[in-house]
Amino acid sequence: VSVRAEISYIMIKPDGVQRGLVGDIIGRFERKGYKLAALKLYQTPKQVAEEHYKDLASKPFYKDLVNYIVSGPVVCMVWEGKGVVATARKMIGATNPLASEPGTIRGDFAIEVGRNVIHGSDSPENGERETAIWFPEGITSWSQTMEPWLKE
Ligand code: DGI
Repeated sequence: VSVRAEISYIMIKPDGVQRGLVGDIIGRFERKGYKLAALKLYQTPKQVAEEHYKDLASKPFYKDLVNYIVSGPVVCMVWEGKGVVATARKMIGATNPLASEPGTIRGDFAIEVGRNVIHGSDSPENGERETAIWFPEGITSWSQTMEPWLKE
């Protein structure tokens, strides 16, 4: 049986779209070698943002967080490959951009936790859960011709 590779739900938040960071961010994941499995520009309905962040519902910043996510279009993506969840978190950097290392997406592009440009799943289980929330239509399975140059 073939088991699908690990997936991470990655989302460029409304500030990243408005600031023209989409191409740079997608390019980082492409150049790393991960495989794009789904992609769309999307105006998020409030109930989708609430479902995505439901574990944070009791936090004082929850309402502002949901309002931020629905404040403009986001770019929804699923990236696939070995270790993609943990590696994407490293590429994204710490939640608070003041603590994110230079070279990470938040370290390079953000200052405040409430405008931190990008989301990445924090576990493979959440990668699956979040993909189901944002891509109920399903994701795309395809074979990458450069795979022999990425995997031994
Ligand atoms: O997985 P992360 O996005 O790095 O972080 P998380 O799952 O702990 O929190 C989700 C988002 O909630 C985060 O990207 C920004 C926001 N957030 C987290 N902690 C705070 C916060 N927003 C504010 N204003 N204050 C916080 O302490």
